[in-house]
Amino acid sequence: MNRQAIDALLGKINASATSEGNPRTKTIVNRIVQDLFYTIEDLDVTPDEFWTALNYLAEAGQSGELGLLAAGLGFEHFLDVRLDEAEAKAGIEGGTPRTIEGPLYVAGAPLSEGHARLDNGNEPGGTLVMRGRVTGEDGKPLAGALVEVWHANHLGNYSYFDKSQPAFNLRRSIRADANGNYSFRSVVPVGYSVPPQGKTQQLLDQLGRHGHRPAHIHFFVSAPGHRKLTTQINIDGDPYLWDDFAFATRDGLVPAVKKAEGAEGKPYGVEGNFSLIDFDFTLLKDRANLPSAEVERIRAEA
Ligand code: MBD
Ligand code: FE
Repeated sequence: MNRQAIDALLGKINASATSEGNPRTKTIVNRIVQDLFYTIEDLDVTPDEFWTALNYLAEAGQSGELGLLAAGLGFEHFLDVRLDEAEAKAGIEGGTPRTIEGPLYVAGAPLSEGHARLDNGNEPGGTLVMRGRVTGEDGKPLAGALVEVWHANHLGNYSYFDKSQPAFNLRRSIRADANGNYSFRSVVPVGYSVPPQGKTQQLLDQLGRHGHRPAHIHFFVSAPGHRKLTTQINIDGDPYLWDDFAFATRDGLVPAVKKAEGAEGKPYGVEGNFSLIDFDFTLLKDRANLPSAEVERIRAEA
């Protein structure tokens, strides 16, 4: 088919719309349909291929892997880069780099004041202490900032999604103290891999790609009058550090992991050797005319 014939068909489809409905939805859907028609024509996509793709998406949805797919195909990182650009265009500099939320946050984690222990005492893995300060762009502490933290266990699995773990294992909300300081004790996480028998891995196989993430710790950091920060830090030295299937590793988010021992662990109830990460979060203040940094998406809640 030539472009004119395709465009005539698209015109007919679009002309079937009344003035009802949502103009923004119309614009976006019409554009996606147009792009897909062109793709089908240009690549001579067969009916079998089209229905294979549709059935794939249906099954990926049924298995709850669409969020995973969005991360793996780079959409979630792309949205981050576009938010970065919007901020840069508004002349905003600084602030801790954002990076993707991923599909494994669970709302409702227990709240601690200042310090939290994320594991219940018999968690396999090396002891980790992470600590730092939440400040604004001016470097002044944000007293009472909320640090939500979640990460995987020694097998790369997340509580709630992995029913073998206790409720909210390795998930907490921490209220920073009057000086903006937070700290937590946990175990060093291991990198996540997509379910090997799942729909995401099935597509990654077709694309000649792996489904591994380097070890990382997720954060939401929020404070009144400031843009919510969604980010992660990576554990330095992981073989997948710069080969993340979700493209989320960024400069500025790979803090040093220090070896610590003895009296250094005392404030956190740690005896013996442990890994220590110092990491400060800098939040940007709220500004008008910027796309929201707070994303609405379906999230688990326990
Ligand atoms: C994860 O732990 C994660 O952070 C992302 C982005 C995707 C899948 C699993
Ligand atoms: Fe993760």
